[in-house]
Amino acid sequence: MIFCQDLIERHPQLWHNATHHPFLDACQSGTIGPEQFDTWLVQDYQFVVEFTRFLANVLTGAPVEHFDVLLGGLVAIKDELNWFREKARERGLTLQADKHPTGEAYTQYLASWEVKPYPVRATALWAIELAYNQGWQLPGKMASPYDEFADRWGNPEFTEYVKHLERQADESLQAASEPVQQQAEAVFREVARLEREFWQMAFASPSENFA
Ligand code: HMH
Repeated sequence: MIFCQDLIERHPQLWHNATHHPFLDACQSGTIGPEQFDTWLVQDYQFVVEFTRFLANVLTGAPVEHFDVLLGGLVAIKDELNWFREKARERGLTLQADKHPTGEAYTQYLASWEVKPYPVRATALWAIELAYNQGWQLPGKMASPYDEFADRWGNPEFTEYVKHLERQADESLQAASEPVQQQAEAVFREVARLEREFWQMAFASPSENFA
């Protein structure tokens, strides 16, 4: 028997590292470099494109009782993709950039999870959304213009959405076999590691070369 909260309790350091990063602290204080922030923005747009496909895939495996929450997520992500395009325009950025190897690795993992049992996918979805919900919230009120970004994933409605995702993942995990629960734990660990690396990629920019 495993619940989402158990996963966090079993891997406190991994989860801490996924949700606390100097990148986010620098957004909070307003000292983030524009290049660092722009790298994050362009790469995160690319991530969200692939994440949209993942979310649609999770829906295809879900029991009909879970549709409401997941369809709400898909509607919200439509708005999010347009918002990313708007922010990129404001900052004079092109979104057609190549994926950084870190982003490429993350999206390959996303694709590999699409063939896993539904409880594993539901757990991955919850962990990915919670990482941003907590990551953007934990530093406290952010400096402008980063407050708008923090609000997108830190707002109370998004927090509520993540709680619904947790309930659905928990429900599916309770009905899952032991090996499937173990797969869910392994995927949770991968999400935490990849989230950390994603922040690190943007923070290290532009000193790292893109492939
Ligand atoms: C890397 N993780 C990453 N980007 C995001 N936009 C989210 C999670 C939340 O959707």
